[in-house]
Amino acid sequence: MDTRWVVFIFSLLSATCGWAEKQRKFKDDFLFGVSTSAYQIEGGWNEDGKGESIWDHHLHKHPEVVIDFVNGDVACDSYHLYKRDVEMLRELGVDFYRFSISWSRVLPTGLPNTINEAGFAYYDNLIDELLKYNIIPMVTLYHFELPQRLQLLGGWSNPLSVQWFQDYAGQVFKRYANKVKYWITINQPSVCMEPYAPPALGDEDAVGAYICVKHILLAHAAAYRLYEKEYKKKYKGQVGISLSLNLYDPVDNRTESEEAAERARQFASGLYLNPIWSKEGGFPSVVKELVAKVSKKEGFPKSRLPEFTEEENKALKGSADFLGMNHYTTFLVYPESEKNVGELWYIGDLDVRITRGEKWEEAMSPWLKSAPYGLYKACLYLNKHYDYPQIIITEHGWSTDTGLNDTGRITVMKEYFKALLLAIEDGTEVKGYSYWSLMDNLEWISGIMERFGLYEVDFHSENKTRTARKSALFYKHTIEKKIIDESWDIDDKDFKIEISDRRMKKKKDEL
Ligand code: PNW
Repeated sequence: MDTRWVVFIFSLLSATCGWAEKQRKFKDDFLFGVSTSAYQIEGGWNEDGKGESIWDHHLHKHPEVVIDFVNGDVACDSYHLYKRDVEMLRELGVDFYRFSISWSRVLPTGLPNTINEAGFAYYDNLIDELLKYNIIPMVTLYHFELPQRLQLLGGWSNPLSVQWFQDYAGQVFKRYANKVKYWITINQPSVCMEPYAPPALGDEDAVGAYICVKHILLAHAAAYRLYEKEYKKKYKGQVGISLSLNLYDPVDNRTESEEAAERARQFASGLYLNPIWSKEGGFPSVVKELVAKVSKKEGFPKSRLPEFTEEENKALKGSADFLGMNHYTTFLVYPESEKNVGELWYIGDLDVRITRGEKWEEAMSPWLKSAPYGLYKACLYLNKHYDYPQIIITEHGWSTDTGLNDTGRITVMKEYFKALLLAIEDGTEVKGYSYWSLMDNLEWISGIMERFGLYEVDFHSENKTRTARKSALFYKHTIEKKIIDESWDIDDKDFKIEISDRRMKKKKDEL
């Protein structure tokens, strides 16, 4: 063959083969899972003695805040259909199931003076059903649902909330420490900043939001320290926290843009990472300086950002056995001030403008676009700045409209898996990945319009019928083979999925 051809073919191959030159694989002990949260799936909002949560209260009082006026009264009815949920996990062949406990289901007033046995019985049954099939339960203690009774006492702005949460965590640990080895204290403490959350979790002048952040982090540390003291030695479980860790990338390569992106990172994630994972602890210095500056302009005698005492700092530092990473998308950051653009409302303190890549694939959710490189870059950023934390991806997902033939979701999953494998190859310590979500559910104020599920839920049917989407089969295949199979496809219009009880086979091998 003409040598020019050889050179041409060789260069073509090396140009396209950054990824393809090598068959990358997830390690055998890599854990695959799916995630849900109590309010979004359970229903049974006032059954068997459950107390009211802030979301029950908020959506009953203000049904208009949800786009299609639905609420979590029934949702996917998992309170009655949990056996079907576990059957779906067996169909998928996942290693673990991440779900949350509804605080007001087990402690109706939020305080441990009343323990709702029937509420606990629901989680007993769910956990036992998972263990029966060798599926690992991963329990989130707080996924946005404070008992309403505690909200009336000031919610997360009351310093006693730290104790309330520790008491609640103590009850749950006591009951399940022998069965549950993976714990997540708080899902996304940045909920304190979310404009969609029920009132008084954050407030309009950015005072309450930071108080909430302080207390919710201390509550996490209090629960971590309790487990460490009472259960760790005996049960060897791991306790972590899940943070929203999207990437904030500069819009161009100007220094001002990089600085703005770094500010955005510090506000969106450093605020939670720094107290736990940095050497110095406490809130990041950039955030402290900026909030102090803006507070002064606003006429506050002191910064709106509270501080931690020495003792609090000590409790927080190192208070996580793993970092739960919720990663969905990437934001591009401009070094310009634009107050209240309505995306991240604390933006006034931050002095940036945020946008997204114009050409990136769009999901059904207006905030969600696909930028797989962002996952890779976010991982490397964590490694560099927080010394290679132990990571479990506790959420990553994609929303579509209704419909079973969700090839768009499959493409996004493939691309993000590739980015994840590259991040692992480059040193990131990732122990597992959990797709959000097992099934369509109540997507907070977006109601049931934005579908994140591997299974479609027919919310109008009596049995909240769950049907596997094509992506469920793709995920099952990935879990089985541990590779990203580009050639995978199926013809079947029904996307039939069968129970394989993959974890049961594993159990037998282990015995
Ligand atoms: C998560 N963002 O929230 C929550 O943990 C889930 O309860 C929720 O259903 C899921 O993501 C999908 O929305 C997020 O703006 C909300 O990047 C917003 C963002 C990320 C996660």
